[in-house]
Amino acid sequence: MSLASVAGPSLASIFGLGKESSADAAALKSMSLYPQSTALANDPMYWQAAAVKATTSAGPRFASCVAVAPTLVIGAGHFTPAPGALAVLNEVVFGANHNDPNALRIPIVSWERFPTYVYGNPNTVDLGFYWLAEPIPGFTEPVKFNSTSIGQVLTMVDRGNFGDPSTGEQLSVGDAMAGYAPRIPWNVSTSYPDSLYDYMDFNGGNSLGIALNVQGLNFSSGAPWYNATGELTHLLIAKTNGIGIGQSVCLELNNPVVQAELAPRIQASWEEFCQPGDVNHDGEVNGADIQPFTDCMLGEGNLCGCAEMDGLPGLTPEDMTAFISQLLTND
Ligand SMILES: [Ca+2]
Ligand SMILES: [Ca+2]
Repeated sequence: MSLASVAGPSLASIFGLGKESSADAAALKSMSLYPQSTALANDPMYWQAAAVKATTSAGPRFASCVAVAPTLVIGAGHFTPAPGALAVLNEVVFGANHNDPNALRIPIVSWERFPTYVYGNPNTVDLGFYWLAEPIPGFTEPVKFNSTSIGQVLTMVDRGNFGDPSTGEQLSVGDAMAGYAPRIPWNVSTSYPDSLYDYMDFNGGNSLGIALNVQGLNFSSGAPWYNATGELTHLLIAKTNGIGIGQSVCLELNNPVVQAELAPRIQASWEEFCQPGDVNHDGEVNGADIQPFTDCMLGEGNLCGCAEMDGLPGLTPEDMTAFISQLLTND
């Protein structure tokens, strides 16, 4: 199955992918109103941010999440049902409003917690993996992760929010929200392994005097944080007012401990649906795959599983021969 074979609306048509982003750090700092925050949340730069629906004994709930590979979405581990729990994760919804009947929805087929049930346990990490039934249409570029410096202003995009009258946001709409906050080192508690976490100060009570424009978000757990160039930096794991007043604990996604869990799952997702030779993951085997294939042969490529052509592990001259043969056949 290739990415191109998936029916339904493409993310490009929904989000206008390819359009130049208007977001930059200066714009984030000047943003203070709800319409501005929703406009920011809908910036194509943040298209991977989504909402995850769970059915619990209390009914359906939505939380934020973010796609990191064609069939892999991550969210807050504490929103992820424990093994044997009655709660079920149903689907991931893309777009500005998770109640929109026309929104792109992809069923969830399985989920995991890393490493086990999480929130409140000092020995665990609050991270959930949600596996999708089919690839997200238009997901052809690997997500980039990056680390940030203390004090750097980052953007959170919240797709799971259900409304806050104090900001003018409608209740129960499930529309997108975004905000910004500076990264602060997490060192005020012994309940978490410090090296994995930061917190973001939403109240302006930090040394930078920068306040978040949106307040009182609920079900923001799992919301991704981005730097000014759209690289993923953190995952929100405690809702806005969950820890202290207006502070949120956030997991560092680029931390080696987290990346050690993420990387093999991301690799597996890219390889699950690719056709041999489609090394740039655009659904076709053609000349555009030559450079990434060559990079993989030289040991310099990313996500090289689709360069495997001969069914034998490892990239060898036999893979090269089969790749060239495939190219000639397709031409
Ligand atoms: Ca290709
Ligand atoms: Ca091989």
